[in-house]
Amino acid sequence: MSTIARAEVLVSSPGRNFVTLRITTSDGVTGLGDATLNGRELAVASYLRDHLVPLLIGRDPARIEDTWQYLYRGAYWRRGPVTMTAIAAVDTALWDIKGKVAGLPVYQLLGGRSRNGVLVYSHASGVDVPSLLDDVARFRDLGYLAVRAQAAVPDIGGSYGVRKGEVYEPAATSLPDEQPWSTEAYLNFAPGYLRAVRDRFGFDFHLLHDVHHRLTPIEAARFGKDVEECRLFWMEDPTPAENQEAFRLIRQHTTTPIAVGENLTSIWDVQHLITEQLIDYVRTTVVHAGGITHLRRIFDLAALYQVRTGSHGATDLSPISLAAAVHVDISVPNFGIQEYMGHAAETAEVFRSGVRFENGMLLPSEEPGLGVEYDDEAAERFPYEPKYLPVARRLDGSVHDW
Ligand code: CS2
Ligand code: MG
Repeated sequence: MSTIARAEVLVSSPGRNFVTLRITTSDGVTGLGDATLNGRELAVASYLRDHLVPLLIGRDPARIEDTWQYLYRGAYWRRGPVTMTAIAAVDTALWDIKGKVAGLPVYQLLGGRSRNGVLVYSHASGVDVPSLLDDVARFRDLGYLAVRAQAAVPDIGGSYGVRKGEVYEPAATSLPDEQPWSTEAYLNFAPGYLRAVRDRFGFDFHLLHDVHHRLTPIEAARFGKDVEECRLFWMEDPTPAENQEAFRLIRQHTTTPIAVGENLTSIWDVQHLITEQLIDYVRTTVVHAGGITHLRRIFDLAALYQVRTGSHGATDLSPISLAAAVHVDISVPNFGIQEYMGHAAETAEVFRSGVRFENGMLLPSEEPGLGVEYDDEAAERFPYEPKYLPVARRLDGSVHDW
């Protein structure tokens, strides 16, 4: 019987920080898992290296479900982003191995294709409305059928989601960048630029917007009503989701669809959002929600309530997570949309992925497994440097949700 012979935790920074788990079996088959948790990468690296790797050596790599249960229940301390990202990395690597051993791309192990391709959206942004409109035009010209729109809010000189370089990267400083926030300024400005996008480009493509946890429930209800004429595909994270009840108030006031879940890491964190239909899309991801095994459970629960998938796919999720997401997305019945922010050029030097973009959709690799390779030599050229996500402060100086 083949066993897990080696498990390496690889930390590198090609374009941005990534943590990767590589499992090698006694037959020499390798599997990759993304273990990146933006701003807290080394916590997951240590959880894996110091606590999980010793438990993996000698285990049967084919026993994916048993390994998941063993690592989840065996920890005693359950859930949370560090634990679930570490378990996700192990799970994803074992699915990669299983695909390679079977000689099949992972989606074939998940029931095969349910669709021809995976609809994606990317991020248009601007420091003002004209530059936002130009950026939307750029993505439309690139063939995107869905675009997220974010613009800087005048008076506070910034806002969430405005790209500075080639790709949007919020974790850019060696200590948290403290950014100003004004809910009043945002609520007065954002509906206008979303209307400007529709006025310029019409309604024959999907328009999305990320509120990014910034509003109270009643403010989110007001925002949702204000933008109903924009017919958004979704408003994302309108209010922090620890209190799942909070979404009931938003639901009572607006028909703007709601997407939540990118920073939630287990089925229990989204259970009531789904079963009480408080959301329309669930954004949990392979890398942060316990891997392919747990993510499928979340998506199957969502399907019972006509909640569709809308997985997170920012630059801080590695090409391994994106490849695994596309294998899940192309097979699940209740697929909605996949975020695809793309990665910096350096990232592709370390992670060689077979995922392809065609006509507004992503297609999985047909290689056995996930279809991603990791280049150790290239990774050596990109050493890790601590980077933090920003912190938001209201104009009175108090901390707000970033
Ligand atoms: C955002 C992310 O992609 C999104 O929807 O919410 O950019 C998020 O801010 C980062 O992934 C945090 O690391
Ligand atoms: Mg988001």
